[in-house]
Amino acid sequence: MRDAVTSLIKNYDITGRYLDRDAMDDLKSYFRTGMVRLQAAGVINGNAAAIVKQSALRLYEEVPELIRPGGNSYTTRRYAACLRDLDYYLRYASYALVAADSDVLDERVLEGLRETYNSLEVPVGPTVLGIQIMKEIVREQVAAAGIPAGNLTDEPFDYMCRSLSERDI
Ligand SMILES: CCC1=C(C)/C(=C/C2=NC(=C\c3[nH]c(/C=C4\NC(=O)[C@H](C)[C@H]4CC)c(C)c3CCC(=O)O)/C(CCC(=O)O)=C2C)NC1=O
Repeated sequence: MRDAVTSLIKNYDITGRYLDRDAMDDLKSYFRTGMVRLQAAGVINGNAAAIVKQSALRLYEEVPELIRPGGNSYTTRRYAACLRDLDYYLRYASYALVAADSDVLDERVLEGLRETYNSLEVPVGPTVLGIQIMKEIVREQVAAAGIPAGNLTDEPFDYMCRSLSERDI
C-alpha cells in the first residue's frame, strides 16, 4: 500500500535517480494540500453514517427498481449489503484522500470486485451512480464546513468509478 511520497520514491529508486524538479513539484503539491486533505477526511469521518444513508436514499430515488421485487437491493439482506458496500467505498476513499494515492483502492477495493459483482449479478451502472452521488454529498459537506478542497475529494470516487466502468462488469 503506497501514498504519494512512497509511490514517487519507488519510481525514482527503480532508475536510481535523485529527485528532480518534477518530483519536487509533486511533493510540494502533496504537502501544500496536506492539511486540506486531512480536514476533508475529518468531515467524512465525522459524518460517514449520514453520508452513506443519504447516498442510498438518493440512489433508490433515482433507480427505484433496485428495491422492488427482482431488484438487486430487494430483501433486507441485500439492501444492507448495498449500504455496506457504499460504506466501504466511502471509507477507502477517505484513506486514498489522505494518502493522495489510489494504490489503496486498487489493492483493497477494486481487485477482484468485478468477479464478485458479476457472479452475484450486482449491477455496475447503479453502483457507479451511487459512488457519484456520494462524491457530490461529500463535496457539499466539505464545502459547507468551509474547507477549500476544490475537487480534491472527487479524485478517489472518480477513480473507483472509472475502474469499475472500464472493467466492463
Ligand atoms: C472492502 C472491499 C470490499 C468490497 C467493495 C466488497 C463488496 C462486496 N459486495 C458484495 C455483495 C453485494 N453488493 C451489493 C450492492 C449493491 N446492490 C445494489 O442494488 C446496488 C447497486 C449496490 C449498492 C450500491 C449487494 C446487494 C450485494 C449482495 C448480493 C447478493 O448476495 O445477492 C460482496 C459479496 C459478499 C457479501 O455479500 O459480503 C462483496 C465481496 N467486499 C469487500 O470486502
